[in-house]
Amino acid sequence: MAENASQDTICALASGPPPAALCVIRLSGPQTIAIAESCLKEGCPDAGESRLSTMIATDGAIIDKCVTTFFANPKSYTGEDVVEFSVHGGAYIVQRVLERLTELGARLAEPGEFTRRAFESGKLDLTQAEAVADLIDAESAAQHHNAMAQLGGSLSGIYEGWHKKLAKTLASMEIYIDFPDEGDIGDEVTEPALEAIATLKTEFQKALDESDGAERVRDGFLVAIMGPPNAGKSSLLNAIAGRDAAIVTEIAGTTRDFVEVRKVIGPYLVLFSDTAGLRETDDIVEAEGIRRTRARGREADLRIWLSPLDETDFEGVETSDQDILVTSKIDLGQPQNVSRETFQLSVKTGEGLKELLGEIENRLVRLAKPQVSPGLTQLRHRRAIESALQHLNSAEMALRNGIGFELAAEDMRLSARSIESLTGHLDVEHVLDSIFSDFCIGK
Ligand SMILES: Nc1nc2c(ncn2[C@@H]2O[C@H](COP(=O)(O)OP(=O)(O)OP(=O)(O)O)[C@@H](O)[C@H]2O)c(=O)[nH]1
Ligand SMILES: [Mg+2]
Repeated sequence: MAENASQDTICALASGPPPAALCVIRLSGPQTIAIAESCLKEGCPDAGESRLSTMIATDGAIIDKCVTTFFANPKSYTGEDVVEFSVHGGAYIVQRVLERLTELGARLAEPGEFTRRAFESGKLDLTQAEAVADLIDAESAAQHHNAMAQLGGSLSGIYEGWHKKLAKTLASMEIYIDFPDEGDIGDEVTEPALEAIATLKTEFQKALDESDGAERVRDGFLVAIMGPPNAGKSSLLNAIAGRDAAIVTEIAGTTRDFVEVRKVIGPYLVLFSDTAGLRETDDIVEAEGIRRTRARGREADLRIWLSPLDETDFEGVETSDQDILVTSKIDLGQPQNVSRETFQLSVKTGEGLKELLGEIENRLVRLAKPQVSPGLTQLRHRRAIESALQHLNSAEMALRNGIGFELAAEDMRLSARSIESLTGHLDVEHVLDSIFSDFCIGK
């Protein structure tokens, strides 16, 4: 990031790339109005207005007829003066408009720079900035739902609530550190502090316990299709994908490296992995494929085990309750040796495919653990809360063992800092000041 970056006026293509019916180019920063006045024949529109405009080159030639909207600071995405040009979405026009804006003093924006400016001007906190990226990446209804909630401040609200509680408890402790003359620190200080710590610990732990579902919804569930060679795994993947993503042949051991397909199932994004058939082999390449398959199976959220018509194939594999067992190729005859309940599938006739997809969705609903409260969508959040929890444990121990009030306060401060890192509001002293001002210490 350039020094004094926010003094610069930046521009970039904000929509998808050309060719398209329209492309949107965004301009933000202190020179926005001056630049718009210089390149638009009709001048910059009034604040909050859109206008049909003519963009002209230095020599007066028309670059494009576009619709220009002016968002005056602070009522804009970045909090700065912003102009958005909706131009005809041709590659040449987009390139000429960006050239024209840079000729007039703007520079091309760095990745994420508009959202970074929105964060720096206090329009969004870090969790909301992350939500903007998630919203853009969302492919499924559940991803969209979580990102929308996060952009609306669902996580910010929780984190700020926790932070307030931490800061308040810390403030009540610091009074005794700053004013030791008040007498010995007694139960009337440690008891409420321990109570507050216990409540926070429960809330942090609950959020951590439920974090996995929201993270999986955001990143996509990993579902591995596994089983012996020739079971029809690649055929199933292709049927799910609706295209020939993986090679299918009658030769056992066709799939070596796994093939991945992204697919939305119900409200969820799923990454399906077709894997190498599991069997004993002397072939080095196949053996490596099988090693990778087993590793993939371990990291998958859900495994679909396929076995053609003979359920004894399931005997050699470690299946769990999470797994879905499928008897494949049922068009060839009645399954033999069936002792466990399996899904009946024929990719050839399509029988059972809808039911299998329905069952996968049911399992994902359970794994996603949809809750009223929003879940933690990212590893960064989990790590910060783990660290905050660890510091609370230390603070609790210090208070209980009477090791030192100062030590406990320091742990509380570190815990608060971990939570602050989530929203990006790192000014601890400021928060403490405001809370302290509510305290009656002039007694
Ligand atoms: N009759 C019938 N044949 C099927 C069905 N599904 C797959 N096959 C055939 O079974 C053979 C193996 O299918 P694949 O999808 O390549 O099996 P795979 O499990 O991926 O096999 P490997 O990659 O070797 O482990 C192919 O000839 C398929 O056409 C089915 O539902 N019914
Ligand atoms: Mg295969």
